[in-house]
Amino acid sequence: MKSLQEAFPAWTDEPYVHWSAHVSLYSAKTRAYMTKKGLNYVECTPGSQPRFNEVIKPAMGYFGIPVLDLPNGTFISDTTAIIRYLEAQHPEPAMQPTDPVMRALAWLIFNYGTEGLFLQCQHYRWSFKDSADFAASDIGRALASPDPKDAKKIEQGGADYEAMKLGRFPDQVGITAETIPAIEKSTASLLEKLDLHFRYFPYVLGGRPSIGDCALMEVLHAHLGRDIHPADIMKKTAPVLYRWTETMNRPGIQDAELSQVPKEFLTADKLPNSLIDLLRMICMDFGAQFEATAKAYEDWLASEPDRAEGAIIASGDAAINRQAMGKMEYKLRGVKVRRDAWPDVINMHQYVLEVVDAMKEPELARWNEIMELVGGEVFLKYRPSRSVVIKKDQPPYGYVLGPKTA
Ligand SMILES: N[C@@H](CCC(=O)N[C@@H](CS)C(=O)NCC(=O)O)C(=O)O
Repeated sequence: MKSLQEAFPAWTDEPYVHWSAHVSLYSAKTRAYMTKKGLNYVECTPGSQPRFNEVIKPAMGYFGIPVLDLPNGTFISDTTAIIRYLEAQHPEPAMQPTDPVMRALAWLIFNYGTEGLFLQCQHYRWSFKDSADFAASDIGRALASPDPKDAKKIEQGGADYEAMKLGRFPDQVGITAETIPAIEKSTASLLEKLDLHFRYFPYVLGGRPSIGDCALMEVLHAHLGRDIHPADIMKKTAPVLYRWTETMNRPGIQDAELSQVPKEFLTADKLPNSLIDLLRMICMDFGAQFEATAKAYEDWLASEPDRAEGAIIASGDAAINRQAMGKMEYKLRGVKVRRDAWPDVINMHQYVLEVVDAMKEPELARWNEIMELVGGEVFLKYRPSRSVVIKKDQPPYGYVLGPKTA
């Protein structure tokens, strides 16, 4: 028993309930996190479950997963809010490096994995018929049907969801005939860099899984590692990356193929080239999206400077699953992308800044040096003029404005 407690220090008597779905992008992040953290949890798909449909969804006012039911009867929605909560409750086992530079990198990769690959994952899910059919049938079963045996309803539910997603492609998400080649280039480059890195290290930041790995699981497991078309590409071109998606979905730290690697995070003074290369790519592909999001947020703030603390950060004034602050434009691999800007990206950047602000020398100098080396100046420079707060454990269940600073 003692060794079990040592292996699972975060284990609790009562399980958490993870409202989620196998097919769901964001659920893959919290699932991998809870699995690697060694938490006691069970999973439920909303389907026709009364707790979700009669309590959680009406309270939130919209559908959105994942949601975490806590043993005390309350719940939290949103992957970032869930992980922030669980990190505070269960500091061990460590999913954030103690070295502040590595910790800041973990939050930067967390941001990239959570929202920096949305075009990539949606394109590979819905632009190819085999993948789209597979995902639609999963979604129909998991979310849309009140009766698992009602084949017609399941089919209709999947088809409706697919139509909704495709309808949002050109205007809201920025997936068009012009942007698809750039999306595919950036995906191929990500697969190549991670496949190389995972030949030497079981996880992104070395010998232990971090919150950064968990966020990357959204796209790399739930869509690219599961849907027929991209999973085939991943297995053929990045088999070691595919192995990582399997490792991330099982408890424990040790990866069978790399059992000799010490179960520790890398240190910032000795970053391997494979990680530097990955960071360069992140800064190139996500840096531009990040900068455009920052501009959209500052424009949104400036359009009505006296908004009250707690105001919903969106063009409309209702909290919805996907709050948008207006349009933004940036270049991905030289191609212009025009799409909605999301406050989530600014919120997550604040967790990078929180770590950076607590740094002392020589860590601060090392942080600046690494970010300059990998072309991440924009992540050094930008500081939101008002904070973005996630209020997803109580009304309005949305991303809201923090207090006005003098
Ligand atoms: N910011 C949320 C996003 C969650 C999200 O968009 N979940 C998807 C499923 S993967 C969803 O519920 N979509 C419903 C919709 O878009 O209407 C998070 O991090 O949890």
